[in-house]
Amino acid sequence: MTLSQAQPPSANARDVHPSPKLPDFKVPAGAVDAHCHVFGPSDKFPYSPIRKYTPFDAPAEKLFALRDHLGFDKNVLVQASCHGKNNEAMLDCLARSGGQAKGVAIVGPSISDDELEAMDQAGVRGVRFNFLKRLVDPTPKSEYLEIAERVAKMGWHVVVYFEAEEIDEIKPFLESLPTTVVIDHMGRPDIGLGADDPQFTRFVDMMAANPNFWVKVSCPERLSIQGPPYEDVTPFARRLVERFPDRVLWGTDWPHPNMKSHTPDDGVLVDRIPHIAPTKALQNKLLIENPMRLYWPEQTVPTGDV
Ligand code: 0GY
Repeated sequence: MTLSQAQPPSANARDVHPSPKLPDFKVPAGAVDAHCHVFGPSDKFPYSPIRKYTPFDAPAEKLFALRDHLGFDKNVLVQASCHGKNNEAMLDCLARSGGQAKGVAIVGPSISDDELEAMDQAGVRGVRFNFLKRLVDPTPKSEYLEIAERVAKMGWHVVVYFEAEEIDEIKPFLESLPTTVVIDHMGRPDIGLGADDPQFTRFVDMMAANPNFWVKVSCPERLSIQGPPYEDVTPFARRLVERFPDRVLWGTDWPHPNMKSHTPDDGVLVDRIPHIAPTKALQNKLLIENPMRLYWPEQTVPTGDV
């Protein structure tokens, strides 16, 4: 395949929402969307040859338009499995963001210190370890640990993506990581069990026992059984926001790869925020103070309460 040849999306892939609603909830000035992706364009940034799905292209300019439409100020771009260890689309987006985006990369053990340093200069602040079998072939934990030890020295953190049923197996590994650990999508709880079920309580207890663990209260569109506006997911996110107000992040998850049931409207997702973070103080921590502390610490004014 040549670089000029676009790669067609998988048969069951969905394009992004054509016209997300203007949210009723006005996000505070300076808000950060701390979990989103850019895909392609595949004629310029081809997808990984070992990817498990091919999404519709969702390039930087569409992300910036969505950011402005929703009222956000900044983005954190999380490298997705469909681009694998080739972080070029993400790095290109960082470069075009004018300092308004930071990144989380996927890297292998063969990456050189110079390459890591160049990524740091470009705005990368973490690496992502993905444990979902439908998305990636398994990577030995020893390899991930080696990477974590290297990036920890640079002040980077680790973002992990796993599902709730894997928690007992994965917990010792997470607890061995020598840096901040950010857990994607609330550890993907089974919403049908309820937010007070022992399954989710196990997750909350793990967060409580490990002050270096953070969590993204994101992804209701994937976890919900009821569908939009995802009220069934709210108690899970709210339990985390109220218990760990200084260690929660929020993100759209745009452009929502692998969604089969419906095409998420990011305006609807933004309107969940006041339900999961009911006070202005909690909203400011979730959308500004926490992501700024993790991704733009040089711009953060210490508040003394963390
Ligand atoms: C997400 C979730 C998904 C995909 C990826 O790396 C990825 O491909 O993260 C998913 O399919 O659940 O955060 O985008």
